Amino acid sequence: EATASYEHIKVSTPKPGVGLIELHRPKALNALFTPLMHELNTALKAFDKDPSIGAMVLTGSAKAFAAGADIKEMSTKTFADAYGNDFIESWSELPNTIKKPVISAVNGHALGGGCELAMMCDILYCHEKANFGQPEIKLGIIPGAGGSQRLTRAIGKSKAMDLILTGRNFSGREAFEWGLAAKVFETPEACVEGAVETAGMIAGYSRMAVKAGKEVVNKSQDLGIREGVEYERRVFHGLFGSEDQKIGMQAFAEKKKAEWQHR
Ligand code: CO8
Repeated sequence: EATASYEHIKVSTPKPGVGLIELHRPKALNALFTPLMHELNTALKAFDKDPSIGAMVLTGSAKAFAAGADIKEMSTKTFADAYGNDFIESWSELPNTIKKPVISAVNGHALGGGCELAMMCDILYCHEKANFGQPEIKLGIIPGAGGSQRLTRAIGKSKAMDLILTGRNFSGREAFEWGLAAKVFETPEACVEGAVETAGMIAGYSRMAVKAGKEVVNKSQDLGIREGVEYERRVFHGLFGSEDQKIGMQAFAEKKKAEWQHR
């Protein structure tokens, strides 16, 4: 376990079943350079494999979730560097390979790649004064880690186009009102606590049911309604082959607390 050797993140277990990852590169407002992204991927994968963990929270500091990809690291990159070395491919590990739910608790700046990282998480919570934005246009580029796709799905084409083409920022309160954030909080501390509490609640359910729930909701982003509902039904039917389904329904009938298998 590489926990002790992380330099740019902090990893902890604030309550049973919950893995907390805090981005910690305070001098650069958590700008997402390659060494930090490698540590983040390592920590996410370690929690994803750990049978004692049921859900994760990803946060930054009160000042910055992340102020974007590292502009200094990118400034001299050429097309050959970017294309030849698959620049930012490793960013896709969070949405593509992590099976347990990840909640982002966004306080302070969440700009560019920071906003995109927050949107890669399964549930987004934020402080009402969080500062979101896709300012890439001001740097002569566009979002490169899914921002144009995820923001548009979340808040609609017209608003997303307005934000991405102007580079204007938006607040945590707006993120909540537009449906990008599931919950909004009055203080940064309450935001992290709220995310940890929700992660704890999720971690208390059947791991298998939670995994299936995340899988089918994500499918809704790729499939039409008919195929999506068929996909859901196959997975739903499959859960009748799990022990947790028997455990959960028997516990209900006996008015007891379900003791899940947790595997
Ligand atoms: N990259 C590198 N360093 C940064 C970044 C960044 N994105 N953001 C802040 N820093 C550094 C500053 O350079 C400064 O360092 P130093 O003290 O050595 O000068 C330190 O962090 C503190 O920053 P400020 O002094 O600027 O702090 P302020 O409180 O005055 O301002 C802001 C805070 C408004 C957040 C300001 O720092 C800012 O505008 N930052 C840049 C925001 C931005 O444009 N982000 C988008 C980056 S582009 C991007 O993310 C593309 C994503 C593409 C896909 C992913 C590819 C990897």
